[in-house]
Amino acid sequence: NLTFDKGFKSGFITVVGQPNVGKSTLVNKLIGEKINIISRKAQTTRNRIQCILTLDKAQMIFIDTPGIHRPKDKMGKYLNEIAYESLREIDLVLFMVDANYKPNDQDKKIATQLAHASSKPTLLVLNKVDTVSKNDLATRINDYQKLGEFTDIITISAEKGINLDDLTEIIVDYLPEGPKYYPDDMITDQIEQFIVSELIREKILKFTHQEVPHSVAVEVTRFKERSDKDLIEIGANIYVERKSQKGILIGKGGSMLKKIGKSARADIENLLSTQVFLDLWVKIKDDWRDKEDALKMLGYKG
Ligand code: GDP
Ligand code: MG
Ligand code: K
Repeated sequence: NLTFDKGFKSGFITVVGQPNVGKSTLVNKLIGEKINIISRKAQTTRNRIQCILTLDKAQMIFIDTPGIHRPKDKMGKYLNEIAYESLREIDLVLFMVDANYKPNDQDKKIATQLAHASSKPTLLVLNKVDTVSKNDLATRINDYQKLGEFTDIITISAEKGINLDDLTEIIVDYLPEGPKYYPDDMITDQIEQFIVSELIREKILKFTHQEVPHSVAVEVTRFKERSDKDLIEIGANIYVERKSQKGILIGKGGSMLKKIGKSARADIENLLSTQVFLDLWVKIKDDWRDKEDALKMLGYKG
């Protein structure tokens, strides 16, 4: 459904490796230096998507290690599903190791798992080169290389920022052409909002039997947690192109909108494990077409 500019690249990347090799440091550093966008909750079990790095020519979506972190709640599962089903699978794997040490059993195990589970390009990333001598590094590259078939090998220091530009370039090289899945300025909380808006959209398409085009946009305008009541208040605008579509969406005496709202609310409550108050409004696109950044804000910009 998403359109994209020719030449724009995007994809899902996962960084695998045993604990403490520097996976989180790398992702944080990449995001932090480019500033464009961030989800900093790297360790939350809830968000399968860790970070989104948007450059002029590419968007990299870093995802938690599949098979190692099992999603612990429904949101994680859902993100898992959208990441792996609708958006297909990982495009690129970074296998990170600590260049200070020889490969151990765990490295071998991960390399074996990767060989079985993925046919995607896999980059061997030797991290922490800032604390390794040149001689040792050559030996390590040799040792780790034997663990599997790697598309490319790169030595970096995530912490000191050594070779990260090269790494970024290599990553972009191996990403397929694709759409900008997420808006430039997406943050973690907005990922939840994005999913909520997609859920509402799904119900619209389901209940209107496609009479409302896929271009229907849903903008979450309010997402407020009320801890006093264990309730989340969500307000959303549904944007359509024509008056007739607005009519269909609202239905006789508001019946259609009620149906959509009820069904979406049930799913959202299920997903967020809390009560939800959902307030839906239908608007005609012309109202907002001229609004600057509206498309970007909605996340539907190609
Ligand atoms: P993870 O478990 O793989 O996510 O590893 P972390 O990113 O949490 O890093 C583990 C430790 O290694 C932390 O203390 C980091 O500061 C350190 N570390 C990460 N990258 C580097 C590096 O390039 N050089 C050095 N010397 N230390 C690093
Ligand atoms: Mg970590
Ligand atoms: K991590």
